[in-house]
Amino acid sequence: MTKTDRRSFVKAGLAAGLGLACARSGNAQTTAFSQQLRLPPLLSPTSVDATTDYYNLSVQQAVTQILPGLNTTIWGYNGSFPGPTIKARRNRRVVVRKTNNLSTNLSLHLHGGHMPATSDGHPTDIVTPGNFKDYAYPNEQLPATLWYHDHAMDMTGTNVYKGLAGFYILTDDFEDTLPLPLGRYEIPLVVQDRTFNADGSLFYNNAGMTRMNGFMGDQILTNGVIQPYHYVERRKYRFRLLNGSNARIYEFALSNNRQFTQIGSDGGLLSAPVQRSTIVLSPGERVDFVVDFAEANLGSNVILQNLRGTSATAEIMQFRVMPRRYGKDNSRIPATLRQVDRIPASTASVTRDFTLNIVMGMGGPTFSFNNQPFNPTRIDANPQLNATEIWVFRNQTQMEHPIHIHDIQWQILDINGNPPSAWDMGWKDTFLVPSQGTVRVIGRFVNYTGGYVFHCHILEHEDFAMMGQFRVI
Ligand SMILES: [Cu+2]
Repeated sequence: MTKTDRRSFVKAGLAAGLGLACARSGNAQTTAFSQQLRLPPLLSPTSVDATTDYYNLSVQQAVTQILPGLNTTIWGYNGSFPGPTIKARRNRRVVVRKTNNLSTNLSLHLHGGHMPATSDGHPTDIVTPGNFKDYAYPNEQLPATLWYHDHAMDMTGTNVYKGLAGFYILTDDFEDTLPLPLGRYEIPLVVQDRTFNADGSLFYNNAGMTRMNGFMGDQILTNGVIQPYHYVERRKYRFRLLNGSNARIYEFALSNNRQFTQIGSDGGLLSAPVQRSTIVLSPGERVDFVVDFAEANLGSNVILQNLRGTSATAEIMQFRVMPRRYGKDNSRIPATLRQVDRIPASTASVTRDFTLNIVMGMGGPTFSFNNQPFNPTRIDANPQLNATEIWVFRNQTQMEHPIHIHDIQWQILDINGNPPSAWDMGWKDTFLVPSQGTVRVIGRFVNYTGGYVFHCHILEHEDFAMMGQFRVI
Protein backbone atom coordinates (compact mmCIF):
# COMPACT_ATOMS: atom_id res chain seq x y z
CA MET A 1 0.00 0.00 0.00
CA THR A 2 1.45 3.37 -1.03
CA LYS A 3 1.29 6.41 1.21
CA THR A 4 -1.54 7.92 -0.88
CA ASP A 5 -3.47 4.63 -0.87
CA ARG A 6 -3.10 4.40 2.87
CA ARG A 7 -4.26 7.97 3.36
CA SER A 8 -7.42 7.43 1.26
CA PHE A 9 -7.99 4.09 3.00
CA VAL A 10 -7.84 5.79 6.40
CA LYS A 11 -10.06 8.62 5.15
CA ALA A 12 -12.62 6.18 3.77
CA GLY A 13 -12.55 4.22 7.01
CA LEU A 14 -13.05 7.38 9.04
CA ALA A 15 -15.92 8.48 6.85
CA ALA A 16 -17.55 5.05 7.10
CA GLY A 17 -17.01 4.96 10.85
CA LEU A 18 -18.59 8.35 11.31
CA GLY A 19 -21.44 7.43 8.99
CA LEU A 20 -20.51 10.32 6.73
CA ALA A 21 -20.76 10.35 2.99
CA CYS A 22 -19.08 12.98 0.87
CA ALA A 23 -20.89 14.40 -2.12
CA ARG A 24 -18.65 15.82 -4.81
CA SER A 25 -19.36 18.26 -7.61
CA GLY A 26 -16.40 19.36 -9.67
CA ASN A 27 -14.14 20.54 -6.89
CA ALA A 28 -16.99 21.89 -4.81
CA GLN A 29 -17.67 19.43 -2.04
CA THR A 30 -19.93 19.12 0.95
CA THR A 31 -20.71 16.48 3.55
CA ALA A 32 -24.10 14.81 3.62
CA PHE A 33 -26.46 15.86 6.43
CA SER A 34 -24.16 18.67 7.59
CA GLN A 35 -26.58 21.53 6.92
CA GLN A 36 -29.96 22.11 8.51
CA LEU A 37 -33.15 22.09 6.45
CA ARG A 38 -34.57 25.54 5.78
CA LEU A 39 -38.16 26.38 5.06
CA PRO A 40 -38.86 28.83 2.24
CA PRO A 41 -39.90 32.20 3.69
CA LEU A 42 -43.64 32.89 3.84
CA LEU A 43 -44.62 35.81 1.60
CA SER A 44 -46.77 38.53 3.16
CA PRO A 45 -49.29 40.36 1.01
CA THR A 46 -48.46 43.98 0.19
CA SER A 47 -52.14 44.80 0.67
CA VAL A 48 -55.49 43.09 1.15
CA ASP A 49 -59.05 44.12 0.42
CA ALA A 50 -62.47 42.48 0.80
CA THR A 51 -61.89 39.97 -1.99
CA THR A 52 -58.18 39.87 -2.81
CA ASP A 53 -54.66 39.46 -1.42
CA TYR A 54 -51.98 41.30 -3.40
CA TYR A 55 -48.38 40.06 -3.58
CA ASN A 56 -45.19 41.31 -5.19
CA LEU A 57 -42.61 38.99 -6.71
CA SER A 58 -39.52 40.75 -7.94
CA VAL A 59 -37.41 38.47 -10.11
CA GLN A 60 -33.79 39.29 -9.45
CA GLN A 61 -30.29 37.94 -9.27
CA ALA A 62 -28.95 37.20 -5.79
CA VAL A 63 -25.91 35.64 -4.18
CA THR A 64 -26.51 32.79 -1.75
CA GLN A 65 -24.41 30.17 0.08
CA ILE A 66 -25.30 26.62 -0.88
CA LEU A 67 -21.83 25.08 -0.59
CA PRO A 68 -19.93 25.99 2.59
CA GLY A 69 -17.56 28.90 1.99
CA LEU A 70 -18.59 29.43 -1.63
CA ASN A 71 -20.98 31.89 -3.20
CA THR A 72 -23.61 30.80 -5.68
CA THR A 73 -25.36 33.33 -7.88
CA ILE A 74 -29.02 32.41 -8.41
CA TRP A 75 -32.11 33.97 -9.93
CA GLY A 76 -34.78 34.24 -7.29
CA TYR A 77 -38.28 35.51 -6.72
CA ASN A 78 -37.50 38.34 -4.30
CA GLY A 79 -33.95 36.97 -4.41
CA SER A 80 -34.93 33.76 -2.59
CA PHE A 81 -34.03 30.19 -3.65
CA PRO A 82 -36.49 28.54 -3.65
CA GLY A 83 -38.98 31.40 -3.92
CA PRO A 84 -41.13 32.51 -0.98
CA THR A 85 -44.26 30.47 -0.23
CA ILE A 86 -47.63 32.02 -1.01
CA LYS A 87 -50.52 30.75 1.11
CA ALA A 88 -53.93 31.16 -0.47
CA ARG A 89 -57.50 30.33 0.49
CA ARG A 90 -60.07 28.74 -1.77
CA ASN A 91 -62.39 31.31 -3.47
CA ARG A 92 -60.31 34.24 -2.22
CA ARG A 93 -58.53 35.97 -5.07
CA VAL A 94 -54.77 36.44 -5.24
CA VAL A 95 -53.07 38.95 -7.50
CA VAL A 96 -49.33 38.54 -7.99
CA ARG A 97 -47.40 41.42 -9.49
CA LYS A 98 -44.28 39.97 -11.04
CA THR A 99 -41.57 42.48 -11.87
CA ASN A 100 -38.77 41.42 -14.18
CA ASN A 101 -35.50 42.79 -12.80
CA LEU A 102 -33.38 40.44 -14.91
CA SER A 103 -32.08 41.03 -18.42
CA THR A 104 -33.97 38.07 -19.90
CA ASN A 105 -37.62 37.48 -20.84
CA LEU A 106 -39.85 35.82 -18.24
CA SER A 107 -43.29 34.26 -17.89
CA LEU A 108 -44.95 33.07 -14.66
CA HIS A 109 -46.98 29.87 -14.51
CA LEU A 110 -48.93 28.69 -11.47
CA HIS A 111 -48.60 24.93 -11.90
CA GLY A 112 -51.85 23.16 -11.04
CA GLY A 113 -53.76 26.42 -10.96
CA HIS A 114 -57.11 26.93 -12.68
CA MET A 115 -57.37 30.49 -13.95
CA PRO A 116 -58.19 32.63 -16.98
CA ALA A 117 -55.74 32.04 -19.84
CA THR A 118 -54.51 35.64 -19.55
CA SER A 119 -52.97 34.78 -16.15
CA ASP A 120 -51.74 31.28 -16.97
CA GLY A 121 -48.25 32.28 -18.02
CA HIS A 122 -48.36 31.06 -21.59
CA PRO A 123 -44.74 30.72 -22.82
CA THR A 124 -45.32 33.47 -25.39
CA ASP A 125 -46.94 35.80 -22.80
CA ILE A 126 -43.61 37.39 -21.98
CA VAL A 127 -42.68 40.05 -19.46
CA THR A 128 -39.64 41.82 -20.87
CA PRO A 129 -36.80 43.19 -18.68
CA GLY A 130 -37.80 46.18 -16.59
CA ASN A 131 -41.53 45.51 -16.93
CA PHE A 132 -44.19 43.87 -14.75
CA LYS A 133 -47.42 41.94 -15.12
CA ASP A 134 -50.27 41.30 -12.70
CA TYR A 135 -51.42 37.66 -12.60
CA ALA A 136 -54.90 37.11 -11.10
CA TYR A 137 -55.70 33.75 -9.49
CA PRO A 138 -59.39 33.24 -8.54
CA ASN A 139 -58.54 30.10 -6.50
CA GLU A 140 -61.93 28.64 -7.43
CA GLN A 141 -60.60 25.10 -7.27
CA LEU A 142 -59.89 22.32 -4.82
CA PRO A 143 -57.12 23.06 -2.32
CA ALA A 144 -53.77 21.54 -3.24
CA THR A 145 -50.02 22.00 -3.18
CA LEU A 146 -49.44 24.19 -6.21
CA TRP A 147 -46.19 25.78 -7.26
CA TYR A 148 -45.22 28.74 -9.35
CA HIS A 149 -42.28 28.77 -11.72
CA ASP A 150 -40.95 30.49 -14.80
CA HIS A 151 -42.33 29.36 -18.17
CA ALA A 152 -40.64 31.56 -20.78
CA MET A 153 -40.47 30.18 -24.30
CA ASP A 154 -37.38 27.98 -24.85
CA MET A 155 -35.88 29.22 -21.55
CA THR A 156 -37.93 27.40 -18.89
CA GLY A 157 -35.16 24.87 -18.14
CA THR A 158 -32.53 27.57 -17.69
CA ASN A 159 -34.75 29.90 -15.68
CA VAL A 160 -36.11 27.27 -13.30
CA TYR A 161 -32.65 25.76 -12.84
CA LYS A 162 -31.28 29.12 -11.76
CA GLY A 163 -33.92 29.24 -9.03
CA LEU A 164 -37.25 30.49 -10.37
CA ALA A 165 -39.71 28.26 -8.50
CA GLY A 166 -41.72 28.45 -5.28
CA PHE A 167 -44.69 26.97 -3.39
CA TYR A 168 -48.29 28.19 -3.60
CA ILE A 169 -50.32 26.36 -0.98
CA LEU A 170 -54.09 26.52 -1.27
CA THR A 171 -56.30 25.50 1.68
CA ASP A 172 -59.94 25.82 2.75
CA ASP A 173 -62.27 25.52 5.74
CA PHE A 174 -62.96 21.83 5.13
CA GLU A 175 -59.27 20.94 5.18
CA ASP A 176 -58.94 22.93 8.42
CA THR A 177 -61.44 20.58 10.07
CA LEU A 178 -59.29 17.52 9.34
CA PRO A 179 -57.08 16.51 12.31
CA LEU A 180 -53.93 16.31 10.17
CA PRO A 181 -50.54 17.53 11.45
CA LEU A 182 -50.23 21.27 11.02
CA GLY A 183 -48.13 24.28 11.94
CA ARG A 184 -44.52 23.25 12.59
CA TYR A 185 -45.54 19.67 11.73
CA GLU A 186 -46.67 20.47 8.17
CA ILE A 187 -43.60 20.89 5.99
CA PRO A 188 -43.25 21.74 2.29
CA LEU A 189 -40.27 20.05 0.63
CA VAL A 190 -39.08 20.84 -2.89
CA VAL A 191 -36.46 18.44 -4.19
CA GLN A 192 -34.17 19.69 -6.98
CA ASP A 193 -30.89 18.43 -8.41
CA ARG A 194 -28.03 20.76 -9.31
CA THR A 195 -24.38 20.57 -10.36
CA PHE A 196 -21.88 23.15 -9.10
CA ASN A 197 -18.65 24.37 -10.67
CA ALA A 198 -15.50 24.46 -8.53
CA ASP A 199 -16.14 28.14 -7.68
CA GLY A 200 -19.65 27.38 -6.40
CA SER A 201 -21.47 28.66 -9.47
CA LEU A 202 -24.29 26.61 -10.98
CA PHE A 203 -23.41 24.42 -13.94
CA TYR A 204 -26.06 23.85 -16.61
CA ASN A 205 -26.17 22.81 -20.22
CA ASN A 206 -28.90 21.57 -22.49
CA ALA A 207 -26.89 20.53 -25.52
CA GLY A 208 -26.14 17.13 -27.01
CA MET A 209 -27.33 14.15 -25.00
CA THR A 210 -28.66 16.45 -22.25
CA ARG A 211 -31.16 17.75 -24.76
CA MET A 212 -32.43 14.19 -25.17
CA ASN A 213 -32.09 12.87 -21.60
CA GLY A 214 -32.77 16.09 -19.72
CA PHE A 215 -30.30 17.74 -17.38
CA MET A 216 -29.48 15.81 -14.19
CA GLY A 217 -27.52 17.49 -11.41
CA ASP A 218 -25.15 15.42 -9.26
CA GLN A 219 -26.32 16.91 -5.93
CA ILE A 220 -29.82 16.85 -4.49
CA LEU A 221 -31.11 19.96 -2.75
CA THR A 222 -34.20 20.08 -0.57
CA ASN A 223 -35.58 23.58 -0.09
CA GLY A 224 -32.28 24.88 -1.49
CA VAL A 225 -30.03 22.92 0.92
CA ILE A 226 -27.84 20.00 -0.21
CA GLN A 227 -28.79 16.80 1.68
CA PRO A 228 -30.07 18.62 4.77
CA TYR A 229 -30.97 17.24 8.17
CA HIS A 230 -34.06 18.12 10.14
CA TYR A 231 -34.89 17.44 13.79
CA VAL A 232 -38.25 15.73 14.12
CA GLU A 233 -40.23 14.81 17.22
CA ARG A 234 -41.54 11.29 17.79
CA ARG A 235 -44.94 12.06 16.31
CA LYS A 236 -46.69 12.50 12.95
CA TYR A 237 -45.61 15.01 10.30
CA ARG A 238 -47.31 16.03 7.07
CA PHE A 239 -45.03 16.65 4.10
CA ARG A 240 -46.01 18.37 0.88
CA LEU A 241 -43.34 17.02 -1.45
CA LEU A 242 -42.69 18.58 -4.86
CA ASN A 243 -40.32 17.29 -7.49
CA GLY A 244 -39.03 20.63 -8.75
CA SER A 245 -36.13 19.09 -10.70
CA ASN A 246 -35.68 19.78 -14.39
CA ALA A 247 -35.56 16.14 -15.46
CA ARG A 248 -34.81 13.74 -12.60
CA ILE A 249 -37.40 11.15 -11.60
CA TYR A 250 -37.15 9.97 -7.97
CA GLU A 251 -38.32 6.88 -6.17
CA PHE A 252 -38.64 7.84 -2.51
CA ALA A 253 -38.42 5.44 0.42
CA LEU A 254 -37.71 5.66 4.16
CA SER A 255 -34.53 4.02 5.46
CA ASN A 256 -36.36 2.51 8.47
CA ASN A 257 -38.61 0.57 6.05
CA ARG A 258 -41.71 2.33 7.37
CA GLN A 259 -44.44 3.43 5.03
CA PHE A 260 -45.62 6.78 3.79
CA THR A 261 -49.31 7.42 4.32
CA GLN A 262 -50.24 9.31 1.19
CA ILE A 263 -53.15 11.73 1.64
CA GLY A 264 -52.98 13.82 -1.52
CA SER A 265 -51.75 14.07 -5.10
CA ASP A 266 -51.16 16.99 -7.51
CA GLY A 267 -54.67 18.44 -7.38
CA GLY A 268 -55.60 17.87 -3.73
CA LEU A 269 -56.59 15.31 -1.13
CA LEU A 270 -57.38 11.71 -1.98
CA SER A 271 -60.70 10.16 -0.96
CA ALA A 272 -58.86 8.04 1.58
CA PRO A 273 -55.28 7.61 2.77
CA VAL A 274 -53.06 5.06 1.02
CA GLN A 275 -50.05 3.25 2.50
CA ARG A 276 -46.98 3.17 0.25
CA SER A 277 -43.46 1.79 0.74
CA THR A 278 -42.04 3.76 -2.19
CA ILE A 279 -43.24 6.76 -4.18
CA VAL A 280 -42.16 7.48 -7.75
CA LEU A 281 -42.35 11.21 -8.44
CA SER A 282 -41.55 12.81 -11.79
CA PRO A 283 -40.79 16.50 -12.44
CA GLY A 284 -43.77 18.72 -11.66
CA GLU A 285 -45.67 16.12 -9.61
CA ARG A 286 -46.55 16.63 -5.95
CA VAL A 287 -47.36 14.13 -3.24
CA ASP A 288 -48.85 14.90 0.14
CA PHE A 289 -48.08 12.31 2.83
CA VAL A 290 -47.80 11.72 6.56
CA VAL A 291 -44.86 10.01 8.28
CA ASP A 292 -45.20 8.87 11.88
CA PHE A 293 -41.80 9.23 13.56
CA ALA A 294 -43.26 7.67 16.72
CA GLU A 295 -42.43 4.42 14.88
CA ALA A 296 -38.72 5.38 14.89
CA ASN A 297 -36.36 4.96 17.84
CA LEU A 298 -35.41 7.98 19.89
CA GLY A 299 -32.04 9.28 18.74
CA SER A 300 -32.14 7.35 15.49
CA ASN A 301 -31.80 8.86 12.05
CA VAL A 302 -34.31 8.19 9.30
CA ILE A 303 -33.13 8.93 5.78
CA LEU A 304 -35.41 9.89 2.95
CA GLN A 305 -33.91 7.78 0.19
CA ASN A 306 -34.03 7.92 -3.58
CA LEU A 307 -34.02 4.35 -4.82
CA ARG A 308 -33.32 5.58 -8.36
CA GLY A 309 -30.16 7.41 -7.24
CA THR A 310 -26.54 6.42 -6.73
CA SER A 311 -24.09 7.74 -4.09
CA ALA A 312 -24.91 11.42 -3.45
CA THR A 313 -28.22 11.26 -5.30
CA ALA A 314 -29.46 8.21 -3.37
CA GLU A 315 -29.96 10.06 -0.08
CA ILE A 316 -32.24 13.09 -0.09
CA MET A 317 -32.31 14.21 3.52
CA GLN A 318 -32.03 12.98 7.10
CA PHE A 319 -34.56 13.16 9.94
CA ARG A 320 -33.06 13.13 13.45
CA VAL A 321 -35.60 11.69 15.83
CA MET A 322 -36.02 13.64 19.08
CA PRO A 323 -38.47 13.42 22.01
CA ARG A 324 -41.75 15.28 21.69
CA ARG A 325 -41.33 18.86 22.85
CA TYR A 326 -44.84 20.25 22.72
CA GLY A 327 -47.03 17.67 24.43
CA LYS A 328 -48.80 14.70 22.95
CA ASP A 329 -49.55 14.21 19.31
CA ASN A 330 -53.23 15.02 18.84
CA SER A 331 -53.10 14.74 15.08
CA ARG A 332 -54.47 11.72 13.28
CA ILE A 333 -55.12 10.58 9.74
CA PRO A 334 -58.86 10.29 9.15
CA ALA A 335 -60.14 7.20 7.34
CA THR A 336 -61.77 9.45 4.75
CA LEU A 337 -60.33 12.70 3.46
CA ARG A 338 -62.09 14.60 0.64
CA GLN A 339 -64.46 12.68 -1.61
CA VAL A 340 -63.11 12.44 -5.16
CA ASP A 341 -66.01 11.76 -7.51
CA ARG A 342 -64.64 9.73 -10.38
CA ILE A 343 -65.60 11.07 -13.82
CA PRO A 344 -67.20 8.22 -15.82
CA ALA A 345 -65.46 7.60 -19.17
CA SER A 346 -68.92 7.43 -20.74
CA THR A 347 -69.46 11.17 -20.10
CA ALA A 348 -66.64 12.18 -22.47
CA SER A 349 -67.80 13.73 -25.75
CA VAL A 350 -64.38 13.77 -27.42
CA THR A 351 -61.30 11.55 -27.32
CA ARG A 352 -58.01 12.99 -28.53
CA ASP A 353 -54.89 11.02 -29.30
CA PHE A 354 -51.37 12.28 -28.81
CA THR A 355 -48.31 10.22 -29.65
CA LEU A 356 -45.01 10.97 -27.94
CA ASN A 357 -42.25 10.60 -30.48
CA ILE A 358 -38.94 11.83 -31.83
CA VAL A 359 -38.78 14.09 -34.87
CA MET A 360 -36.04 16.09 -36.52
CA GLY A 361 -36.39 19.62 -35.21
CA MET A 362 -34.32 22.74 -35.60
CA GLY A 363 -30.79 21.76 -34.68
CA GLY A 364 -31.30 18.02 -34.33
CA PRO A 365 -33.65 15.34 -33.08
CA THR A 366 -36.28 16.46 -30.61
CA PHE A 367 -39.24 14.96 -28.75
CA SER A 368 -42.71 15.99 -29.87
CA PHE A 369 -46.43 15.25 -29.83
CA ASN A 370 -47.92 13.73 -32.99
CA ASN A 371 -44.61 14.22 -34.85
CA GLN A 372 -44.98 18.01 -34.68
CA PRO A 373 -42.60 20.22 -32.71
CA PHE A 374 -44.32 23.09 -30.86
CA ASN A 375 -45.48 25.89 -33.08
CA PRO A 376 -47.05 28.89 -31.32
CA THR A 377 -49.25 29.58 -34.35
CA ARG A 378 -50.73 26.04 -34.35
CA ILE A 379 -53.62 24.97 -32.10
CA ASP A 380 -53.59 21.22 -31.45
CA ALA A 381 -57.00 20.92 -29.76
CA ASN A 382 -60.14 23.05 -29.43
CA PRO A 383 -62.18 21.69 -26.51
CA GLN A 384 -65.61 23.22 -25.95
CA LEU A 385 -66.21 24.99 -22.66
CA ASN A 386 -67.86 22.53 -20.20
CA ALA A 387 -66.98 19.53 -22.37
CA THR A 388 -65.58 16.38 -20.81
CA GLU A 389 -62.76 14.90 -22.87
CA ILE A 390 -60.46 11.89 -22.78
CA TRP A 391 -56.86 12.54 -23.81
CA VAL A 392 -54.74 9.55 -24.71
CA PHE A 393 -50.95 9.78 -24.60
CA ARG A 394 -49.14 6.97 -26.45
CA ASN A 395 -45.43 6.96 -25.78
CA GLN A 396 -43.49 5.65 -28.77
CA THR A 397 -40.09 6.56 -27.27
CA GLN A 398 -37.73 4.61 -25.02
CA MET A 399 -38.02 7.21 -22.22
CA GLU A 400 -40.64 8.00 -19.60
CA HIS A 401 -42.18 11.46 -20.05
CA PRO A 402 -44.10 13.38 -17.34
CA ILE A 403 -46.95 15.11 -19.19
CA HIS A 404 -48.38 18.30 -17.71
CA ILE A 405 -51.62 19.86 -18.96
CA HIS A 406 -52.40 23.43 -17.95
CA ASP A 407 -55.78 24.85 -16.85
CA ILE A 408 -57.67 21.90 -15.35
CA GLN A 409 -57.18 18.90 -13.07
CA TRP A 410 -57.52 15.43 -14.59
CA GLN A 411 -58.23 11.89 -13.49
CA ILE A 412 -56.24 8.93 -14.75
CA LEU A 413 -58.52 6.37 -16.41
CA ASP A 414 -55.85 3.78 -17.03
CA ILE A 415 -52.13 3.20 -17.48
CA ASN A 416 -51.22 0.61 -20.13
CA GLY A 417 -54.86 -0.49 -19.98
CA ASN A 418 -54.82 -1.16 -16.23
CA PRO A 419 -56.87 0.86 -13.74
CA PRO A 420 -54.72 3.27 -11.71
CA SER A 421 -53.43 2.38 -8.25
CA ALA A 422 -55.32 3.86 -5.29
CA TRP A 423 -52.81 6.73 -5.02
CA ASP A 424 -53.48 7.71 -8.65
CA MET A 425 -57.28 7.83 -8.18
CA GLY A 426 -57.25 11.51 -7.17
CA TRP A 427 -56.69 14.73 -9.12
CA LYS A 428 -53.65 14.97 -11.37
CA ASP A 429 -52.16 17.64 -13.60
CA THR A 430 -48.89 15.82 -14.29
CA PHE A 431 -48.59 12.10 -14.95
CA LEU A 432 -45.73 9.88 -16.03
CA VAL A 433 -46.27 8.08 -19.33
CA PRO A 434 -44.21 4.88 -19.30
CA SER A 435 -41.75 4.13 -22.07
CA GLN A 436 -43.72 2.54 -24.91
CA GLY A 437 -46.80 2.85 -22.71
CA THR A 438 -50.18 4.57 -22.85
CA VAL A 439 -51.98 6.75 -20.30
CA ARG A 440 -55.62 7.84 -20.68
CA VAL A 441 -56.86 10.81 -18.67
CA ILE A 442 -60.27 12.45 -18.40
CA GLY A 443 -61.08 16.06 -17.55
CA ARG A 444 -63.70 18.80 -17.80
CA PHE A 445 -62.89 22.17 -19.36
CA VAL A 446 -64.81 24.47 -17.03
CA ASN A 447 -64.99 28.22 -16.33
CA TYR A 448 -62.48 29.71 -18.74
CA THR A 449 -61.96 29.94 -22.48
CA GLY A 450 -58.67 30.78 -24.15
CA GLY A 451 -55.30 29.34 -25.01
CA TYR A 452 -53.24 27.04 -22.78
CA VAL A 453 -50.37 24.63 -23.31
CA PHE A 454 -49.56 21.03 -22.47
CA HIS A 455 -46.03 19.70 -22.49
CA CYS A 456 -43.47 17.30 -21.16
CA HIS A 457 -42.26 18.50 -17.74
CA ILE A 458 -38.71 17.38 -18.46
CA LEU A 459 -37.86 21.02 -18.99
CA GLU A 460 -35.22 20.34 -21.64
CA HIS A 461 -37.87 18.46 -23.64
CA GLU A 462 -40.34 21.31 -23.18
CA ASP A 463 -37.75 23.87 -24.32
CA PHE A 464 -36.97 21.78 -27.38
CA ALA A 465 -40.59 21.77 -28.51
CA MET A 466 -42.27 18.82 -26.75
CA MET A 467 -45.26 21.05 -26.20
CA GLY A 468 -48.71 21.50 -27.70
CA GLN A 469 -51.40 24.10 -27.46
CA PHE A 470 -55.16 23.95 -26.86
CA ARG A 471 -57.80 26.63 -27.01
CA VAL A 472 -60.97 26.26 -24.96
CA ILE A 473 -63.84 27.70 -27.04
CU1 LIG B 1 -40.20 14.39 -22.11
